[in-house]
Amino acid sequence: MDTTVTTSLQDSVYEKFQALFNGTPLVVRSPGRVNLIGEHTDYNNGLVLPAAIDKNIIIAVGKRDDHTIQLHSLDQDQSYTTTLATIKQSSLLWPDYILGVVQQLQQRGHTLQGFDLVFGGDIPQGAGLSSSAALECATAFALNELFALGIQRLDIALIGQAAENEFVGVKCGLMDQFASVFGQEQRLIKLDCADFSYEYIPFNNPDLRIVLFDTQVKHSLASSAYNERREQCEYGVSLIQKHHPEVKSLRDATFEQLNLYVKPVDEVVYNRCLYVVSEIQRLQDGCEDLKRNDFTSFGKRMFETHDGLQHHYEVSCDELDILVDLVRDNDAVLGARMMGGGFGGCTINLVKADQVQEVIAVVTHAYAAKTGKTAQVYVANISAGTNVITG
Ligand code: GAF
Repeated sequence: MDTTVTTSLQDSVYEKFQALFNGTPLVVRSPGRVNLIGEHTDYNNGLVLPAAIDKNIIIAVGKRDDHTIQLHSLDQDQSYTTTLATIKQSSLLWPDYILGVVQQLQQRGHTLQGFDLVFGGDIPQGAGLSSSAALECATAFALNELFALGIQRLDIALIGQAAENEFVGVKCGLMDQFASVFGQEQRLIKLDCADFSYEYIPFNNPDLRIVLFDTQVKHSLASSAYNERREQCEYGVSLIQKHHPEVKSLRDATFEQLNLYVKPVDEVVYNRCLYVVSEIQRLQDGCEDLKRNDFTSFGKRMFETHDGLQHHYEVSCDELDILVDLVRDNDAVLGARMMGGGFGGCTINLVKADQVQEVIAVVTHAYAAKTGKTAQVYVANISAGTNVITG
């Protein structure tokens, strides 16, 4: 038994597979993620500091003798059938995360057979905890095992990202898929997205908890604005490149270059780039804080990240700003900020362990009073990455 997965979820997925299909399935889990600092830096060749959490997608999958693909979502109670040769986007959306992976595997020359697949999860959807990346990675990992494709973990993550970029249409970076696949218990992953080198940073202070407040909103412009931010960053780089061809991404850019070559041309693009270059530096400084166990300093940087995302990158929203403002003067909260792509989802909060319940009570009460909405709360534990549960 895998202790990071609730038995009931695992059992439900398994039992549904047995009810719908024949045989004993391979069962795989892949987790959601948090990100401590380093937001919107991954697609700028920057650094990120995510960790896998104890919320998962579980997949049960079995081979077929033909080329049919039969999928079932436990949470949506929906089924979808296609074949290896006729994969296309579905109006249901959830099949795309699986089919995008199948397409990527085929494009990379892997030979597949048909398969039956049931999945379910306890990663809240639309909360910015990467349920889609977890589904992509669980699919890639499971099919790799099922058909003995010999794919390494980094390529599992890259296949998940490519599925999201090319099939789902969100031009995300690699952070979410990498965290899902490479997570380890009680460790953050410092990932350098320029070359995919990484190191684990212990994160096991018993006096602190990671608390997520879920706004319960997901504003509709999230994916279009995400792709637009990416284009703005690329435009900023192109302005610098006219003078410094060696600058390949914002990772290479300096504040001086932004001032000289971007600011006079486009103030908005300058603000986007300023945030990214500052955030990459902030992450490096934050990792130094962690090495010294200086969580107070680290927490202050989290607030600074939020300010940059709110005012310069402009991917926050009223609900996220309210949740962060509610804890700014609370001594039990060392740091807080919006997390993930933005326009809804969760804030991540570093909270003193012995005051978690008080903080939750105060914040949820005040959030309801200000917005009329009920925030969901998750206390996240840092967990292991993708693995086989049974089979
Ligand atoms: C989303 C994306 F999927 C990630 O790649 C990352 O860019 C993140 O937004 C922002 O840091 O989760």
